[in-house]
Amino acid sequence: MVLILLVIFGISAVFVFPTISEAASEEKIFVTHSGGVIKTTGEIIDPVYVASTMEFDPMKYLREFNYGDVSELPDGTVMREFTIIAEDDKILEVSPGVFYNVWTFNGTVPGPTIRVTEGDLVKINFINNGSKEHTMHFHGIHPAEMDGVFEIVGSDGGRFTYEFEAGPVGVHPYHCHVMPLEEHIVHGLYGVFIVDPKEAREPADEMVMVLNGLDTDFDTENNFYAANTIPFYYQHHPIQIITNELIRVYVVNMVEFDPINNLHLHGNLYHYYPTGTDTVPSFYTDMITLSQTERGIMEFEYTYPGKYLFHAHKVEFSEKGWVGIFLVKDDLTQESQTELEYGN
Ligand SMILES: [Cu+2]
Repeated sequence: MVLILLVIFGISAVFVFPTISEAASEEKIFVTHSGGVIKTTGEIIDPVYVASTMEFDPMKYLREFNYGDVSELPDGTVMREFTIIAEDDKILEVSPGVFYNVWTFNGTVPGPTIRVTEGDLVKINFINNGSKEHTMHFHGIHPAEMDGVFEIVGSDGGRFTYEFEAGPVGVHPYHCHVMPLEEHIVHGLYGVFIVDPKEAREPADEMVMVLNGLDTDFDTENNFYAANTIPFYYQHHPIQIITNELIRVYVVNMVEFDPINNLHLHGNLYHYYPTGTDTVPSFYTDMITLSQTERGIMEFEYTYPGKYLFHAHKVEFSEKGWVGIFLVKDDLTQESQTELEYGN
């Protein structure tokens, strides 16, 4: 009898284990907004972008700064008030056929770029409309109880008001700080917090690039990489700039799982201010390496018109979406070039 049972177990083991290993490489099934069913392994690389499916516009996000509702306190201090709403039920088609559950601040990944001036009183009315607990944790200097770590904000309408003096000058991330932290960050609960110096920086064409990764098959490895969430977006929609104009990029690395990211600019070098805290650049380079939440300010201008790549020099990342093009023109009224492709 025992022998018979052992034989049966042995036979079932042979059939069960291959089934499990096959399941690991099987396509996953996603339900689209319209109720259609799409299968994907999450490894679709550089598909042709379908504009009609967009829910997030990386071109709009690039140059959009939220300065809040401004008022002046009796002592002359400027107060900037923001309302930030967290949700965790949105689906974003990050690439055709790849639908990903994003967790959002004010409906986008990254959340809004919050921009203030050093010394302002920052007031954030935070509302958690998600199904999980969330918080807002700002990098920078503030009292412990405003750190968004221990003051957990409950789901389904929980509220908290963060209030602190803006500082130090620089570019900082903000993100949810509820455990498991990796899960809350990788789903998209982060954004950029810029603290301007009281004496404003030199006028420039300013933009924000959040370097992020997307783990669309939930195996704690990224399937896609991007500047501002949508893989290959700025390759197919080049960022138009003009010659001899100062360009200032606030860059923040929010990639999880991979220890480093980097940023290489073609045909040029940039002045780099780590964390943006100093008025004098630390480097003049065409390559920076960034660990988790490392960030800084890049400044450069182009002398010659044409198209120039910027991308991760970690080639795996650029081939999985973290690549873009600056289309440099003498005059923005020049006709747009079409069919720009990486490698042409
Ligand atoms: Cu969270």
